Amino acid sequence: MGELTGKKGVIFGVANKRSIAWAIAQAWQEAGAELAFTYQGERLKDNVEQLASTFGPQTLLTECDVTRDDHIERVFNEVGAHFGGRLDLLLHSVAFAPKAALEGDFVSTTREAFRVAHDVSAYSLVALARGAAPLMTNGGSIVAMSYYGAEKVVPHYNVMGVAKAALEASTRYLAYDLGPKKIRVNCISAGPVNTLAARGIAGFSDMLAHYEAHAPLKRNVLPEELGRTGAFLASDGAAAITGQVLYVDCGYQIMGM
Ligand code: 0WE
Repeated sequence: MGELTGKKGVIFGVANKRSIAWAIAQAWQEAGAELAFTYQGERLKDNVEQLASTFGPQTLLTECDVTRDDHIERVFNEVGAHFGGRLDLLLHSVAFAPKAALEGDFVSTTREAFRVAHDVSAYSLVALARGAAPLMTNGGSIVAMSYYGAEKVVPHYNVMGVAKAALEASTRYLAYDLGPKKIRVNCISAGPVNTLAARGIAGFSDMLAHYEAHAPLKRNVLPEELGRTGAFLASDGAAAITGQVLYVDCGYQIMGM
């Protein structure tokens, strides 16, 4: 029996088969969890539908634009109805900043780009945690994805780094608020992975080579390794871990030079 047998989970952030959200969903499912999926908009619906259906024909799939309170309210009503009023696991693997904000200087970040990046990438965790908490009546585990640019300057990561810092701080405040309900909230800070979100980012393959050269393990992290860490954080093995940022980056973060 898997360590997540009987657990019910909802996944936010699958775009395609390369998504980190998909790697963690697969690991949660392999450990025995029953999952529901959301997709961001019509553009991604077919992709996510195909992936979700591999988990069985009655897998719940529903649209969620995380900037819309009405979507979030509807999603948790649907998830609650689907899983008999309970929920154990939530994955937040959602981020967006306007492309221009990831290209120029940080000092040029517009008010609107800053607002959008924080709304989609950080506030959404607070809203989703608030939606999920009433269903997590036996406690729960909420996992969000972060990146090193939250704590150190990574050129061009810009406003996303500031938004990830807000996400990590939100993780701590949520862990404090929800701890008495036995709901844990943690971040996985992943090394770079070649996903749809990374595609088109200038110099991304140079960044993968840089990690390979400088990380203690001399390689990049694999999506299935992020999946296994996600399964650990969701499991009883992590029952006393909350409010943390866990680096899953082949050791890159420990280096000073
Ligand atoms: O968090 C991310 C990327 C998230 C992301 C990606 C895009 C690309 C398309 C957010 N918004 C957008 N907006 C778009 O229009 N990562 C950790 C991957 C990433 O992105 C970078 C990186 C790394 C690493 C951007 C610049 C520098 C490094």
